[in-house]
Amino acid sequence: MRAVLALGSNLGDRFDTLQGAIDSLFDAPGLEFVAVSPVYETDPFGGPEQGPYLNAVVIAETSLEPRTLLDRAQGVENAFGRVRTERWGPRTLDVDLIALRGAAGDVVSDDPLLTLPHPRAHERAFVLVPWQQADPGAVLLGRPVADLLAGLDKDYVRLRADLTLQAPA
Ligand code: A4P
Ligand code: MG
Repeated sequence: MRAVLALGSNLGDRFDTLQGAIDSLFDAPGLEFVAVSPVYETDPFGGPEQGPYLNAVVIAETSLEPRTLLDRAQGVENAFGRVRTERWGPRTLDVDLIALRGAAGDVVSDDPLLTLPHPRAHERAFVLVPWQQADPGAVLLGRPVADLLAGLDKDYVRLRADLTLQAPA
């Protein structure tokens, strides 16, 4: 399966957190690194007043069950001091599972514990812009990500050309 993971941080040393998250995610069997996007500085979308985010997308091959992959993602969030207070509130690290794609297409699930594809990904330029950079042929439920992006405001998603994430150590 091909997994698309979105990373976001708007507290603490945001770039170090994103790089640390990538290193940790791949620090156990079952997940193989494929690609990482550039880093984008993005204005917060929804939620309370909060600082700007750094966002990026990582692509991986995985043999893990979807729930095991979510557990891995949440374990990494916790390792980086994620405290859950309010929904959409500021966070040191958010790791969302955007899509899981196998030979039969995208895994679809409406389980609230793991909804796939991520129910808000299609309307979020802070996810779709980096995803398309990491995988120019990206498709979400049969729709090219480039097409989804055509209808969205992208002005709040700014490339940080001075920051480059590395493949996991
Ligand atoms: N969950 C269900 N499906 C998934 C999935 N596909 N991936 C469940 C990850 N988690 C999923 O998530 C709440 C619960 O969602 C989890 O327990 C999991 O079982 P959370 O990470 O604890 O809380 P959250 O992230 O605050 O909530 P939510 O609804 O996931 O928020 P979003 O939609 O991820 O939005 N603006 C900018 N510019 N950049 C950002 O990165 N992020 C958010 C968070 C809001 N605004 C932002 C950004
Ligand atoms: Mg989340």
